[in-house]
Amino acid sequence: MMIQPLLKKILFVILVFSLARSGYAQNPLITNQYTADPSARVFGDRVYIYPSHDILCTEGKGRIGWFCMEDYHVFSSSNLTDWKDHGVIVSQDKVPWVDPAGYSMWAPDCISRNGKYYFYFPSRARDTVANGKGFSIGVAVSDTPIGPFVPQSEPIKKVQGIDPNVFIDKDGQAYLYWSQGNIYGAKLKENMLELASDPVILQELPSEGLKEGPYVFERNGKYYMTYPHVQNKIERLEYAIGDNPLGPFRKAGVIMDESSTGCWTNHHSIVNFKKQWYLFYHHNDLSPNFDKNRSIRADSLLFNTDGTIRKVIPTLRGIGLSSALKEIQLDRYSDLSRNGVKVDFLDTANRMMGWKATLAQSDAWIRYNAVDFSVSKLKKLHVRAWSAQGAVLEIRVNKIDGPLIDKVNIGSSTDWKLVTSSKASVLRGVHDLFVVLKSADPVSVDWIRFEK
Ligand code: FUB
Repeated sequence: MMIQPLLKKILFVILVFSLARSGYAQNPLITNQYTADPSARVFGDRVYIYPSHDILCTEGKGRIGWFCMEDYHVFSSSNLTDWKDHGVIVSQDKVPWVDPAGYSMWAPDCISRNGKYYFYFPSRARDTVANGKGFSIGVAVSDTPIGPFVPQSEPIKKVQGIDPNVFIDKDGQAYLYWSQGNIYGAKLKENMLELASDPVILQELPSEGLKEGPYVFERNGKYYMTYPHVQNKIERLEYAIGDNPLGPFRKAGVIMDESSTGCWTNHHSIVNFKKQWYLFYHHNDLSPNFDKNRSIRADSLLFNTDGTIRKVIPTLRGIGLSSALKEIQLDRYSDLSRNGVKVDFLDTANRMMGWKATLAQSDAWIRYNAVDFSVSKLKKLHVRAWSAQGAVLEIRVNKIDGPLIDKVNIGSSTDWKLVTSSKASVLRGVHDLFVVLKSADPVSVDWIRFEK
């Protein structure tokens, strides 16, 4: 008699744990433009991302083959799945001190203080600027997280470098960090626009290999200085821990290994949203052959009991629940059968159209975690698919041989088509989906979606 409540409790704990672990949105987060260097911030009940906006340099516009950025957008989400683009907030031709031929609006950051939002950004300065040639860091101020941001007419004095990051400690003291070969830190004045102390080089970080992109946060009284570092050939994300915002720090390990696709840079931020930590970072998903056109991603981040960070393995599934009512992109899978599944771009001439997954042998499967079926009586299943010879797909929940929620015949065709079944049967809740090929000939799937 006592077993049933206990079983319910265990099932509930398993559900909560798996939700906390499984992230929600799909990677990359933004697919209609290139985005990099994501600085994520929680303001109110939304997450805001302030990334760099990569474009392609062309003749007369920036340095061909190099980073090229002329403005910044901000994106926000309340559920980590649906990201809203709030448009351009700062552009190089609107900032008095920025060289308008620079195309160097590199990694920014944003922070809120006393009801104002301070957006920090680096760029190449005009020759006339007091800080001298090269990169300076400026601030633009707004009353809301999405702007309008008004840029200061001069960059911050005594700061030369890139990758600004701002941290406000519990006692209200704000700090600015940036990189220029080394990683620097200094106190900021209450006005958030001027340094309150001379910059210091943060020692004890790796002395060999490029390090940049500092990002500092505090957890349980410990200060985490996190940064991309070239230990081998390309950047990986590392961290050090200290008892004070300006150190000394003790090197503590690797947060994320080098990109398996060879993207030379990585750049990140770490936030806690609704009691879960997340790592925002970038790869070059939409531009596999040119790693200066990058795309932002996010995955869940976990701590060990001693406060060290567990290495984050990049996923395609990303974070956030996927609504069963929206297109579920199986190519952003959580897991695959060892053989018989391939993921390709839908159209290599327009990679922003996304990807397709091809199941090519009987019993090949794709797992896609954390689909939200909180809307009841979803009977229709739409599958955008293409099979030259025709195919049969089974959709199951929670295990490869878990409850069958539909079996769909994909008739043979010479192009993509939408196949609809009206006999789907699925219990309310959050489920991991398994899509299994039950015939011999290949089928490509763009997405699946449920409806009432
Ligand atoms: O986006 C340009 C530069 O690439 C950033 O400033 C660095 O952190 C690296 O991501």
